[in-house]
Amino acid sequence: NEQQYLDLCRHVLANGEKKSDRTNTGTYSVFGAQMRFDLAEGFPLLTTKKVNVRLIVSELLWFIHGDTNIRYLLEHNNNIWNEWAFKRWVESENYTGPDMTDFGNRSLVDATFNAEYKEQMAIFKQRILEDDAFMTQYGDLGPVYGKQWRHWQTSRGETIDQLKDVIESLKTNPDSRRHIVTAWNPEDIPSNMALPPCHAMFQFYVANGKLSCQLYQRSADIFLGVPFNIASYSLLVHLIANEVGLDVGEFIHTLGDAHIYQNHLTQVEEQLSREMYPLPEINITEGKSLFELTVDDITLVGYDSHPPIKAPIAV
Ligand code: THF
Repeated sequence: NEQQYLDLCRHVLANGEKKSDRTNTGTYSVFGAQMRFDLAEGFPLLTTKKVNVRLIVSELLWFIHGDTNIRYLLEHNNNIWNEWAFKRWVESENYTGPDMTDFGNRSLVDATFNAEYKEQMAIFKQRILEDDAFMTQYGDLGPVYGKQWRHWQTSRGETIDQLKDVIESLKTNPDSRRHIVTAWNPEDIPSNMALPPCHAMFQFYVANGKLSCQLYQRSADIFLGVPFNIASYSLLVHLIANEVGLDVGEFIHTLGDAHIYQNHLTQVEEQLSREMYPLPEINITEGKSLFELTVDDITLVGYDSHPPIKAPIAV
């Protein structure tokens, strides 16, 4: 299972085109790749570097709750979406602190700036947690995943709950070929979304009492994002399978622009030099609906891994 991820890294290093990108970081990139994870063989959390599953659990529950405000994430010590909310804040009229233009790149090369950035980010986080009006205005990432999954806005002024609908159709019509949830809402892309969705749409499939899921991800940050995305959607399959009374089948991960950032190369080499451990298992509290679960209901069992590998996120 994990071998496919390591093979993908090797494939991109060997065959990737050198390509510049939105963030000006530079990548090695291939177009089109697929991995298949049989979830009966264990939970596909990477073992060749330590991945913090708490971050994956709280992010997924945040999507499932239909939440798009980073306060919930911060309350769970999850900082993975901070940069995108912070960007909107420092670009707004109300921000009066030091200039934060291009903070993602500058914080990597300028130590004095990095200290200023860290300070401003700490103030920002504090305000999101403590100031309700500020949180409402600047903690929100716009119509991102949670909004599209649970509260898709139609032109007729109705709201579509795609997640509830797909659960209903899995129960009543398992053989359907329309078990689809899409986060890619063309009408919302140019507007005020912090970042157009990377994991754009997913489809469920039922056969032999097992639930499978395939994700189409338009853009895949192989070193930092993909380990999260694999674990997140595999967890989603477990949660939905519990909800509709099926066993878990496969998670199939289909990638569009699959890239390794140039400033992640030494980290990837380090990871590729490591031996895999057996995969862990995931444990979910029984008898609770998907919509009632909290982070404490989901626990990892038997996770042996190599140490974490730090890398900068491209903003
Ligand atoms: N932008 C980019 N450039 N890459 C992404 O993977 C990505 N995401 C989400 C939105 N924009 C993206 C955010 N997901 C980490 C992991 C996933 C993220 C964002 C950041 C990250 O930094 N992980 C660290 C640990 C972080 C921590 O401990 O706080 C890691 O080592 O794994 C893809 O959906």
